[in-house]
Parts: sequence; structure tokens; C-alpha cells
Amino acid sequence: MTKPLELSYYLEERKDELNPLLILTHDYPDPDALASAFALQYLAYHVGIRSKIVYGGHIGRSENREMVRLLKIPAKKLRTSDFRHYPHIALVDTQPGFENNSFPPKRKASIVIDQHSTAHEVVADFILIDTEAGSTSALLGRELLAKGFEVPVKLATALVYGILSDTLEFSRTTKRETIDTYFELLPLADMRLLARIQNPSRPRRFFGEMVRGIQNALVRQRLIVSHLGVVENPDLVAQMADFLLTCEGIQWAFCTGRYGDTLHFSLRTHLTDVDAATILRSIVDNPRAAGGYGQVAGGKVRVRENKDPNAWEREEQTLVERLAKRLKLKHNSKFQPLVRSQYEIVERSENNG
Ligand SMILES: [Mn+2]
Repeated sequence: MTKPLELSYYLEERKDELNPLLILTHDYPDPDALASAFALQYLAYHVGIRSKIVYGGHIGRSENREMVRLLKIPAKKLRTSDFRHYPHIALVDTQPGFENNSFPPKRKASIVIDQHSTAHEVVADFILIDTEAGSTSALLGRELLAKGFEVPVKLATALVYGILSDTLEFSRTTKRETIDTYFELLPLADMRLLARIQNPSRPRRFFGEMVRGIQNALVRQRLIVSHLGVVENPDLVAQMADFLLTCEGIQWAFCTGRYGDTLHFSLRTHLTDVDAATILRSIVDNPRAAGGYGQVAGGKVRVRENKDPNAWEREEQTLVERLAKRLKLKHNSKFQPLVRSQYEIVERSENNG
């Protein structure tokens, strides 16, 4: 276990060497990744290290776009030249070797700060991994507070959001330090700004995609599945899984989406005594293609013959078949549409009236 303050000491000690620093989040960064990068940049700045925050993929979810805009988080889309220009790289909310980031496999990371567990040995000059923390934001928030830094309103708001969203409103961590960090940051944050971030306006396109996700949804016992087909942004896959999990009687939600030559997928569960990532890893050919934390997991596989629609369907079906088996669904049970037709809701309410 790394003691608090060690990160600040490390930055202070190596400030000449680490300048400039590239801060890399996972692809399609979520609030925890963005807040963590923002906080590390602030810590680094205080000891005189210039840094650039970058991410692979893009920021799709409206909440996350609003977070970046309103909190003025200077996160930039990764360019391949960044790896040439920056000799030192810090990974936040992810680790070298994870499939969810764009870190070059041959490079050695300078810093890794994360809350995810891994079966592999982590190689970096400085490592702060706490799998109990519930969020990476909590680790960086703790450093800032312990160091006695003044935490700007926008940064405090980002960290509060990062902690809340990654711990699912504290339902998946009981760690005292995370709770204490949260309550220390709360009075420094702008909760009205946070409310705006959590209730963003959404592009029209989003509603069409939601309709498609609901129409394609199939239910078998306690599992709900939806293949979204081609998506304009892979974040939608996770968002749809979150949404479908709210369906009555459902314990598991699994969604896929085709993006470029890659099939993205997300798994969600209500169950607290299982690890969604372990289940997801067991249904993909390469266990590194999936990861997650507690009740939330995701991954992606490249579809080689992606010109052929059947190749995509085969991949989608294989994953669902393996998942149904892994969840020990009854052999004689079948997938049924969630809604039989797009008019069903209307028909029902008319019959009832
Ligand atoms: Mn996280």
C-alpha cells in the first residue's frame, strides 16, 4: 500500500526530469478519468511540471462533454506525435497493458494511478494503485488535501463528480478515506454546476439511438441484451446497458455496438457479490479485451471481416451465447423481445383506458 503524500514527494523530487509530462486517461474517458487527469495536472503544475492531458477515442457521453466544457478541463484528443514529444507518461484510471487505453506497449510508464485490479505485474517508476478506493479521483483528491493545496472550485467539482460516478453514489466502496475525501471536497465544489453536468441537453440523434436500443432489446430470464448495430459513439453502448438494467426483473444487461472495425460491449449487473469484469473476461477469446470494476464492465473486439454483416452478427451471437451459459440460464429458456412492437406501449395504454 502506498502511503499518502508519496506522489507529491515523487513529483517534487523528479520535477526536472518529468517536465513536460503527458497525462493519459483511458479511451473514451469517463468522469473519474477526466477528474483524475485534471487533479494530476494541478499537482504537477504546483511543483513546476508542465503537462498535457490526452485521451484515445473521443468523449461521447453528453454528461462528460458538459463536464469538460463547464469545468474547463484541458483534455485533448491524443495525437501519435504526443508519444514522441513527451518522454514521460502518467496513466490515470487505467494501466499499461489494459486494452482500454492507447498507451504504446513498448513504452515504460513514469506514473500509474488507478483503482482497478489486474492479474499482471504493473511496471512503472511510480505506482499508486488502490483497488479499495472505489475511484481514482479519491486517490488524487486525498493527495491534494493532504498536501494542503487550495483546491479550485472547478477541480473540486470534477473530483466530487468523479468519486460519485465511479463509486455509484458510494454503493460500491466503504473505504473510510474515500468518504472523508469526498466530504472534505464537497464544500469546495459548485453543486449547481454539477447539476448542470448531470442533466445535460442531448443531441437529437441520441433519442433515435435510444429508440433503436429499446426496440432491439431481448429478454431471457434475468438477462436483457441489446445489439445497437452501428453507433456514432461507443459511449452509447455503456449508457444503453445502464438504462436497460433498470428494467423490472432484470439482473444483467449486456449491450453491443459496432464502431469502425470494432465491436464494443458493456455488461452491467445489480448483483453485488459478483465481478462483472471476471464474467466478461471469461466470454471473450482474449481476456485482456475486457475490464471493469464491480458491477460495471466493458470491452471490445476487432472484427476482421468487418465488410461482411454476418461476421458482426456471429461475433454478437457468440458473446451472448457464452454469456447465457456463464450466467447459467435455463437451456429451455428463449430470448423474447422487450417490446413486441413499437406500438405496444400505446396499444396497452389504450386498452387499459
Ligand atoms: Mn475509475
